[in-house]
Amino acid sequence: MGSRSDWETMREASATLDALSIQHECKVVSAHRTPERLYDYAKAAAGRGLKCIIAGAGGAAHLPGMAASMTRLPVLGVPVQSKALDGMDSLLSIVQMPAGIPVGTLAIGKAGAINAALLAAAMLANHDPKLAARLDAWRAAQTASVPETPE
Ligand code: RP5
Repeated sequence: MGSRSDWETMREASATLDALSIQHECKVVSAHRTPERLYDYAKAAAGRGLKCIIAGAGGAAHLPGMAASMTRLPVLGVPVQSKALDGMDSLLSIVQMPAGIPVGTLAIGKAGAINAALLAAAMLANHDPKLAARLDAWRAAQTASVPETPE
């Protein structure tokens, strides 16, 4: 994530990964304030064995796109809800990548953070039958938790 202030949103991605027993790390890497940290992180990511990067950022949210430009790993972008423009700035700056460097962009805020984790899980599950079973179970539990009536 681009700032510690993004953690309130991005912890939802982490909690979802935890619920699926997916090993992960959570780092603050700012495209603007720590560009060298971003360069080092993105350049080393594939070689370290990471499989996917979930990048959450707000405002002029360059982190997902810049990370994607420096790694072949799939990058999932989460637009963090900003104070000034409610996250529309984050969404548009993450989703509007020029052709050639994709960022899979999720919804603004908590829903996007949770879905980024679930999308990462779905990609990893293609090559991991045990994870596929956990993801199926997670989805079945969600379905079972939806009541048929509102009261
Ligand atoms: C972005 O600027 C971060 O991703 C964060 O959403 C936003 C504001 O950062 P802070 O000023 O709260 O550190 O780079």
